[in-house]
Amino acid sequence: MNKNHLLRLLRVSRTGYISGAELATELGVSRTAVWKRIRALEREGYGIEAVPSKGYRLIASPDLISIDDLQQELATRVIGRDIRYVTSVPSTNTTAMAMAQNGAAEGTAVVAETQTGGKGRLGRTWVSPPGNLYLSIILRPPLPTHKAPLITLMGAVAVALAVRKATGIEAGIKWPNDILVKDRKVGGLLTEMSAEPDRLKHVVLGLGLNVNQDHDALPDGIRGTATSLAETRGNAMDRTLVLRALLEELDTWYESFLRDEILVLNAWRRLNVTLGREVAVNGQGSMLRGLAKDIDKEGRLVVVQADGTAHAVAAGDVTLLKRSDMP
Ligand code: BT5
Repeated sequence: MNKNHLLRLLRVSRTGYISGAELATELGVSRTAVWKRIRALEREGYGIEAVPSKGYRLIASPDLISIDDLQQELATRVIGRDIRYVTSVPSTNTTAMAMAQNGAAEGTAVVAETQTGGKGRLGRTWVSPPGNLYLSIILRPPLPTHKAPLITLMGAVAVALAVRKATGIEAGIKWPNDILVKDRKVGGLLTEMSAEPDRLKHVVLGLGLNVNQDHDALPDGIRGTATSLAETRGNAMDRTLVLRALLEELDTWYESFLRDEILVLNAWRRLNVTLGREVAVNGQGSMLRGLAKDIDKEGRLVVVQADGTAHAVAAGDVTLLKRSDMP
């Protein structure tokens, strides 16, 4: 018996009851089998009221992402047509890289409720408590390897716009891979790839987005710099809706990106919170201070130092300086 089918029948009858006999007929199983399945749902956290003369009624759902609800309305061409959903995993990126290696289709998404070994860049950790979104997408862009950084920028554009559309929160992008709300980190992107000498084989675009986390679940060191959508809005959010918005924006922007990279670079310029600010860039063993002037067509950050020399930085960590941080 399909659990999602049973849940759908219970959901439809949310205002009333559905009898065990009706459920058994709809699902093509015995009433005892229905009862057993209802008990199993209760163990997963669903609240189901059973009234002998009336039947069953769904009164509470656990706060989990509903892939079934998501897929009913998902309007994408490539991204998220196939979704691997797991409650807990070491890292959705690691799972997606293995799936890509084994031939999973372009657009396949891996979604987890929590991660036990969430990864940031350069061996750092992405803290992954329940209540947020952890997502990795398999892409197979027909591009040379040096274009890979543009995929991170494309992902950041899609995420910032999805957050704006789904929640009204003015999310911005800090180069290269941070999603910020009022200068605090609400999300991060991690792009991993497998490449031949001159061409990309596959890319995994990973995204962590803080939605409903309990702020105390974050370690001390991060609490002061991180935020969540719920904290910003003052109320919890339906993660299934946010996830749908993310997949739809990613679908749109990936298509635009393959058509013309300039579209992504221009959108990035509109949504970023980096350009025009004094920054300190810690990258590849060097420290650079100056004005963040622009991004170039490879997605590198162009920083102009006080003496007028310009540097194009390919990778690094940016600190947005306040006036008081300036020498
Ligand atoms: C990132 O790295 O920002 C990339 C994060 C990507 C996470 C996603 S989740 C799904 C997929 N699967 C994975 O295993 N990873 C991807 P980086 O720029 O290196 O930033 C990491 C730093 O952000 C940490 O060192 C902390 O300071 C901070 N941080 C960690 N967890 C955070 C959180 N939940 N919210 C805000 N900041 C966090």
